[in-house]
Amino acid sequence: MRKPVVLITGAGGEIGHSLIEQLAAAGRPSIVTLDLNPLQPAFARMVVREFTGSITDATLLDRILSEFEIDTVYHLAALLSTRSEFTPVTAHEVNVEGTLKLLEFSQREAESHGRAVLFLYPSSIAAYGLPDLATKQRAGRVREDDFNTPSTMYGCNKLYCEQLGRYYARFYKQLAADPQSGRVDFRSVRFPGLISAMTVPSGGTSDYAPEMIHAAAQGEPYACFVRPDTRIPFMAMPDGVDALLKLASAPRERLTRTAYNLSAFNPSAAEIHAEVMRAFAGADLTWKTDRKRQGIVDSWPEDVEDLAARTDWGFAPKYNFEHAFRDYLIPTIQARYRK
Ligand code: AKB
Repeated sequence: MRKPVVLITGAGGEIGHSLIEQLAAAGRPSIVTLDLNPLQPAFARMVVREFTGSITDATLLDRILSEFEIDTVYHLAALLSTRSEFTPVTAHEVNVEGTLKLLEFSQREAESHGRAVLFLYPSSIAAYGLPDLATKQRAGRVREDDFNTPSTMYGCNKLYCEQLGRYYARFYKQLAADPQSGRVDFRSVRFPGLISAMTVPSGGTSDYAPEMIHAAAQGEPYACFVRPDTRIPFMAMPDGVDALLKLASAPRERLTRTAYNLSAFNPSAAEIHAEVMRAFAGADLTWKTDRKRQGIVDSWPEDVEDLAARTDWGFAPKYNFEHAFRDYLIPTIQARYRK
């Protein structure tokens, strides 16, 4: 007999770690992970089985399918926006072809055990592309269907995969004698920049915020690569993971969309800098704008409209800007580096 499990891809990344912890703490069903690298021992202990390899490896996916009955997929594996600009073809392979393989894998899995497979997909504010700063400032809180013209490979990948997921959920093989859509219950959130106290992200363009905090906490110098007036939405990691879990448990009939904006706080880089300096007086934080990465951040909205997420499934982040820094980020990071 195959065992019912939750599959997490990209489990060794920063969302993956928090998700494993929260699922394990809630006594949720057994977790199986797939990542390019072995999990850290503390996380490996919380899962029933760890597969090391690529989401693009069809043989490996078949092996997982043959051993486990997957009820839910959290598909977190991706190359982020900065890294994707250096290797756009690899980004497409991982972000798009990998996602397509996972969707098809979930479809087959659902057909085999006769229940829909829940498929949670983190998309991103990178799915937006505002043409210039004046438009960004005028636009304010951007709605899901506006400005869907991303300028990065990663943003294009995310936007397209949201559409692929919607296709599997609603239209899969619509001309077949026995259409099979709805077997993949695809649900997606557009995350803002996520800030975790436990991990420093790599390869993203919103990384300046977490990098500033972690560098200051370790007493290392840091030159912020965007202008002080740069503003995009951010969210504390615990709220990001809560959102994924809450969306996963929402009744399907309540959902009016397959991709939802999420918003928590949207400080300027200068405001983040001030908050970090307040906590780590004397920190060596300076400014050195990288014109090209600045261009990417300037194309992302300064805020997003998340009314649909709040109305349909009760999204309600716990942390605003001050609360996130003073009650979560700073104390947890201080404790972490003190060890
Ligand atoms: C990135 O910077 O690429 C990500 C994102 C905003 O999706 N953090």
